Amino acid sequence: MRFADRVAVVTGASRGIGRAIAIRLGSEGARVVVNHPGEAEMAEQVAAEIVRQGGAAMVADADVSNADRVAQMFDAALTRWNRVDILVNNAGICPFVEWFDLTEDLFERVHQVNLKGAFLCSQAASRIMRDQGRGGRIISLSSISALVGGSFQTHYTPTKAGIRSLMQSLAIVLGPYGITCNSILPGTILTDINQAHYQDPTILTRDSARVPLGRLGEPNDIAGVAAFLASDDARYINGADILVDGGLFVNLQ
Ligand code: NAD
Ligand code: RM4
Repeated sequence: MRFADRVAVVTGASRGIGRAIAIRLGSEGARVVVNHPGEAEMAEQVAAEIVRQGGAAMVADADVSNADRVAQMFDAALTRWNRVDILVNNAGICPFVEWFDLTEDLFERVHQVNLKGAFLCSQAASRIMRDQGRGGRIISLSSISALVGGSFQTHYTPTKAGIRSLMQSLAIVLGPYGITCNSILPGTILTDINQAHYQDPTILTRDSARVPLGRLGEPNDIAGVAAFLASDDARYINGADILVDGGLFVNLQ
């Protein structure tokens, strides 16, 4: 029960990696704000699972790219539990698209959700954490895509590099308040975000074989790492990133 007295906000927690992180934090005692963008039914299921495992949860419908909705979400968390200790910036989108077909609108939308969303939530959460005076944890889902390119992800990889950089700068700004800021860089985790891409068994087999551990990841491969970064054991980790890719990145030769 590492998070028995903590309140955690997990963005994009209705599905995939965010869902796994929210349930993991809740199962260890956190009171969890399950954020979602209009996916109430799925978010309620996540909240119910947290409660089933002995935790507490509330759902918060908020598009993270919308400043007003983000402010309302943090107000609701304070109204309910009067504190915020952990923020996990997880919400993200990546519609796979050819470079020559990439539109300005899609480029902007991906930046708004992935990067601006992390900015808005980090600023809102850190103001609360600063005023509480008890420190805090900001953990952001960057990606192996912050380190390497992706041919169908030309709109997305810059946002993941940007999130990693945002955490590095915030580690400096927020360190004096005892608020640590770190990134997780997952490799390829099978979720809805890449489900269409991996419909093709040839691509699935090829990409799985590139991972020294022999498989693509699953959301729970990331959840434990997020819980570690949120825990007291990670108290001196600040401005760092943890690559969680089964060895994919080092498998170049
Ligand atoms: P997913 O599509 O399964 O889940 C994304 C979640 O974000 C969903 O709950 C969705 O509703 C939510 N979301 C989308 N737009 C939102 C918005 N505007 N406001 C609030 N929530 C929103 O994808 P996932 O694989 O679980 O991805 C989670 C994070 O992990 C993303 O930031 C992604 O970039 C990152 N990541 C994923 C992988 C991977 O291979 N799956 C690898 C590296 C990094
Ligand atoms: C990740 C990484 C994965 C991809 C997802 C969509 O950051 O690039 O390989 O499947 O994004």
